[in-house]
Amino acid sequence: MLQLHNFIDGAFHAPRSGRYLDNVNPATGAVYAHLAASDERDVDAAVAAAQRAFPAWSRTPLAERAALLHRIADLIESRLDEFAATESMDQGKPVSLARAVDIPRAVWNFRYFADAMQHHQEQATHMDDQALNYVHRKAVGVAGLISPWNLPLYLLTWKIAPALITGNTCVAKPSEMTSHTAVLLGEVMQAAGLPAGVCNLVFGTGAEAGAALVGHPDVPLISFTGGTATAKHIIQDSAPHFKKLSLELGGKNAFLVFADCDLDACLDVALRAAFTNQGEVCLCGSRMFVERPIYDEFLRRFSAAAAALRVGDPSDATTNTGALVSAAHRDKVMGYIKLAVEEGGTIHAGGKVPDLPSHLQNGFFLEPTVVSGLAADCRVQQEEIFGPVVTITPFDSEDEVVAWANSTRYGLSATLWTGDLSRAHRVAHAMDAGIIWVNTWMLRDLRTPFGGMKASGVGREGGHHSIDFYTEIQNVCIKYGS
Ligand code: NAD
Ligand code: 6OD
Repeated sequence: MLQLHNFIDGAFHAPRSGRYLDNVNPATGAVYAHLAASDERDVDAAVAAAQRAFPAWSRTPLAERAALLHRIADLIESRLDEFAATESMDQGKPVSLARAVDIPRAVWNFRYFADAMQHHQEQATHMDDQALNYVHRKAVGVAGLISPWNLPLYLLTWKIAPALITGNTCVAKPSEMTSHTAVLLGEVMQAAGLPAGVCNLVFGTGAEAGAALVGHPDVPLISFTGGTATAKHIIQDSAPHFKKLSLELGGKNAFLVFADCDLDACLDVALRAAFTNQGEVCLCGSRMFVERPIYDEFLRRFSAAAAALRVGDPSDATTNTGALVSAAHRDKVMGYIKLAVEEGGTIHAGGKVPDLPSHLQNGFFLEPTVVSGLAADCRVQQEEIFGPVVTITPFDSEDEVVAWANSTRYGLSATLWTGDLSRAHRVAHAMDAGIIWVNTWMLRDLRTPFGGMKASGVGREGGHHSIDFYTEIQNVCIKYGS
């Protein structure tokens, strides 16, 4: 069986323990590869390699680092079909999505940060002809990068690219459920000629490999994307070392539909916002609030469109919704559907495991599910489900819907649909969320800050903020006046 090994010091290595984890194809439920189950010995070796590589890499001219990132981007792009097919088989997402979104975004992550850093400028201030202050940036050292299973290569490279361009070396640990495209990335880095040890990839569980990285004294920076509950461990384990910490966490995002919006356009986007990637996107609009005059029409048309989505084989180019990442995750999502009914909800579409051909019957599929009739403060409307389940609730006033939108512990994103420009600004500013989309969803400009408020995260990255996060910013004050 295929074995997926760690990429340390420029070469692939079996885990020191000799242990492996099953790597499952979510569409069939079958184990198709074995993944290195790394422990602290592998993490130590990766950190040591990254430390050895750091002095030369951090002094490598920026243009050379940028050229290497561009080469990595070009090589991923040249293997686009293979990357997309692997990501789909490993994660369960439709191959069309991996091909159109995940892998192109990984390519763009490298290109964007390579170029952005070369055009980055600092400010200087003069103090009354007495002194000059200017910013000097230093790479931090070995960056520890931990990523989740939902957008495997997209989110992993969103960390690796800014970490490397700013002169850090890194040890990255992708999710144990979806590490396969990271192995391909290791091959690409070898082929691109990235110096050994600059980027190391260690596979295995969070409790073992992840915790060893977070607690490692020679890793001064941790960028973590994942669940809010896991983040509590990351905070505790990194605190004694005073690490630089960025946390990109869960969401329970509100999607507000006002009666004056372009309803046809809104319905198309709402469907994507609810069910893209089986609803396994932290930014998904999982709580829809619709103004009363258009509520019945929205609910009817949205439910019909959800029911018409093609659920099935992720490798089929016509599939809209693939498999959930694991059996345990599907059980969790189904638990919330059951809870929705117990909490008084009505199911308008989905709610069960679809009938699929025999080769997919052990896969982790679930129909796109639409629920109405729930109170805004019930568990299904407050807790992150992270699956293809959306609630739809009518509202009567702006104040009411703003209060409901902000009523969860999360604050990652919000979306609002309206034709009223003043309302768009007013309601956007009232949202307790890190990113607010108006009349669109998931439109990303990498120059902008990204991240959540409240339990959705701290230490926003993205755009200039990534350059800030991955560097130590020093102020140099030179007195030149008398
Ligand atoms: P998770 O927290 O279970 O795992 C994320 C990563 O952390 C994995 O690599 C895992 O192995 C590792 N990990 C687990 N325990 C660890 C520990 N004690 N120490 C160090 N590392 C540890 O999250 P998940 O289930 O993989 O992903 C789903 C969650 O991620 C959802 O809550 C989703 O909203 C969130 N997410 C957030 C964003 C964002 O940008 N805000 C993006 C994607 C996903
Ligand atoms: O688009 C991004 O940069 C980003 N970090 C998206 C996160 C999506 C969560 O699933």
